[in-house]
Amino acid sequence: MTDAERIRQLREELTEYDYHYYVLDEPLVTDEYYDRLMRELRDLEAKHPELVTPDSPTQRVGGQAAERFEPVQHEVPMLSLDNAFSEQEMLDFDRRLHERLGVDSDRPLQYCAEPKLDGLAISLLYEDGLLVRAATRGDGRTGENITANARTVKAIPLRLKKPWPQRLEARGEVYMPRDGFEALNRQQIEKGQKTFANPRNAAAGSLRQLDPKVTAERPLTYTSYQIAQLDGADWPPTQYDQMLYLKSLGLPISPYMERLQGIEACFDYFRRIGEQRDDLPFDIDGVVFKLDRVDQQRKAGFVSRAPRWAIAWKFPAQEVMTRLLDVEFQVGRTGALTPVARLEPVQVGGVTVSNATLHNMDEIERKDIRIGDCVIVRRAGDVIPEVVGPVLKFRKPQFRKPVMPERCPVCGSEVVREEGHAVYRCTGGLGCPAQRKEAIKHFASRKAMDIDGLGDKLVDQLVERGLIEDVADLYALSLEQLAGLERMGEKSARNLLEALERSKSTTLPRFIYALGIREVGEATAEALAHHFGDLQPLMEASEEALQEVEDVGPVVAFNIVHFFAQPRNRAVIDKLIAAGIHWPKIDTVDPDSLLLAGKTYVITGTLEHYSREQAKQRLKALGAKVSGSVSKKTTAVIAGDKPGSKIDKARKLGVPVLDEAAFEELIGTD
Ligand code: 5U1
Repeated sequence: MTDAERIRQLREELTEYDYHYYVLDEPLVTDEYYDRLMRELRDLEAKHPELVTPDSPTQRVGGQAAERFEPVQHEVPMLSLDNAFSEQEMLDFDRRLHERLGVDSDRPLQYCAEPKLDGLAISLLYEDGLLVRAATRGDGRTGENITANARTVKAIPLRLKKPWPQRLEARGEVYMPRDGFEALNRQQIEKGQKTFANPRNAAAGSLRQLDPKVTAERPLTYTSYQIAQLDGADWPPTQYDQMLYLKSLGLPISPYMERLQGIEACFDYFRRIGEQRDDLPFDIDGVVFKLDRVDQQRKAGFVSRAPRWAIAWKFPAQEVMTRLLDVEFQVGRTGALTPVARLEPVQVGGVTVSNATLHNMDEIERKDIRIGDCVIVRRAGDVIPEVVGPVLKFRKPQFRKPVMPERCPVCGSEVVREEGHAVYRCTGGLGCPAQRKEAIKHFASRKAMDIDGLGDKLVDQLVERGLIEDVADLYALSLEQLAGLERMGEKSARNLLEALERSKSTTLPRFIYALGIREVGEATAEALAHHFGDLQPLMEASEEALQEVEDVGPVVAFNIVHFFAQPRNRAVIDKLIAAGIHWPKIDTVDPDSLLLAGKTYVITGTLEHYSREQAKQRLKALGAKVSGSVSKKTTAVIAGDKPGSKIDKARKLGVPVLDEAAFEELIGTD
C-alpha cells in the first residue's frame, strides 16, 4: 500500500472512531489503539505535507491564535425562543397555534420535543460536505467567526457523511458535560486560576478563546437542533425528519428527542425529563417543543425575534440572586467549623432557600465573598444550596469579609486551624454540645446503627434537655421521657423504643462506622471489621498493625489509636455493650484469596432481583470493591434498568458493562 493510500485509510478509520466515540457515545476501540493510529497518520502527513487535507482528523487544531473574531452575517437570522413557565402558558401556546392554523381544538397538533441544553448556540456551514464556517449567534444577525475553535470540538464533523447535500447550515448547542466541567474546575484550582461558575459559562469561555489550542483542551461537545439552510437536497417535511437527516450526515442530535401528539403528551414529556434532569450527564434548563410539520411552521410564522411555532418550557431557575445577610459557623461531628451563608429568603428551583453552604474559608477567599454582597445561589437537585459567587457591580466599600471566630460559637473552646488544611476545628471534643449532637446523629444514621425515627430535631431536643450526653444514653431512655418531647406522642415514642431495641442487633462494620472515628467511613469500617474479626483486637491494635489493613494509612491509623486511647470513648463503648449491643463475630480471611480480590465494580440502574445494597454486599463478600464513580480502574459497570450517566462514561472509557445475568454469573448464582 502506498503512503497516500494508507493516509486515506487512516483518516477514514479515525473519523469513524471519532464519530462512534463523540456522536454515538459508543467507543469502538481502546484509547491506546486510537492514539497509535493517530500517531501513524501524523507521521505520514509530516512526511507528505502536500497530502494534508482540511478534514483530516489531525487538523482539528491548527494555526495561530487570532487577534479578534471576524464578524459573520447570518444569512438566515438566528432566532431566540419564547419561554413558558407553566402548564397554563403551554395551553395558551397550543391554543394560539390551533387558532392560527385553523385546526379544531379537539384535534391534537403534532410536536417534536427535546431537552433544552444549557450551552451556546452556534451555526455550522457545510459546503460540499466540508465544514467551512462556524459562527456564534451574536445578536442574531451578526455573529463571530469561531471556525478554528469549533473544529477542535470532536462531536462536530469536519466532513459530513455521504450522500451530503451541496450546502447545509445546521444549528445547535455547544456545551460542556458535567463531568468535564468538574474536571476542568479541578484543573483550574490546581493551576491557581479562576474557576467557572457553571458548565454554561465554562462552555462560553472555552469557545470564545482566541487561541484554538485552549479550546481544544476543553471538554466541549455539540448537539444539533435545526436546519437553517439546505441546498441540493429535499427539505424533510417535519422537524423530527430533519433531525434524522442531520443524524444520517453524521451530525449529533438529541437522543431524548420524541414526537408527541397533543399538548397533554407534552406535559407528560416535560414531567419525564424533569425527573431525569439531575441524572443527565449535562445541564438543561427546560424542554423545547416545536410544531413538527414544516408546512404548519410556515403557516404559523414569526413574531419579531422568535418563531410562533416553538417554545421553551423552562424549569424553575436553579440559580438566583439574593443578598448575603450574614455568615455563621456550624460545628460538625468532628468539630469542623463550616461557614454557612444566611440569605434573604429566595425561591430557587421551586423551594425557598435562606441558608447555603460556603464550604470553607479558602473558598470564601477564592470567591471573594463579603457580608452584604448580592450573591448568586445555586440549588441543583438534592444537593445542598451553595453560594456560587458575588455580583461585584453591587459591591459597596463597607461590605466586610467574614472572619473565623477564635472561639467555638457553641461551647466557647478555642478554634484551631490544622496545619496545611483548609479546616478550622473547635477543640471542645465531645464536651461541645454541637459535636455531641452530630456524633449522636451519625450514630443513629441509616448506614450506621439505622435507628428509625431518631431524626435530627429529636436528637437536638434530647441533648438540649439534658436527657442524653452520649450515644449510650439513648438505650436508657424511657417511654415517659420520650413521650414528653415536642412532636412526640406515645405511639411514636413506642416506635422509637422498638427501633432502638432492634438496632442492638447489628454488625461489626456498622458498629465501627457508627463510632464516628475521624476518617473511618463505611468502606474502612468494613475493611477493619474483616481484618480484625471483632472489636477487642481492633481496640488493641497498634498503628503499625492497623496500617496492614487495606486503605488504612498513617493518618487513619493514628486517628483509630487516638480514639480508643481516650477513656471517655472506652467508657461509652462499655456502656453500649452493657446495654445489649451485639454483632456476630466475623471469620477473618485473607482478602487476597477471595474470588474478586483487587477488582472494582460500579453499580447503576435498578436490578430486578437485588437491591443496590444487596448487590454491593455480594460483591464485597467476594473481595471486590464497589465504587460510586467510573474510572479507567473500574473492572466493570453492572447496569440494571434505567442506568444513569455512568454507563456513558464506562463506554467512553472502554470499561465493560455487565447486565444482571452476567452479574449473577459473576457472583455464582444459579
Ligand atoms: N433544543 C433546542 N434548543 N433550541 C434553541 N431547540 C432549539 N431551537 C432554537 C433555539 C434557539 O431555535 C429554533 C427557532 C430553531
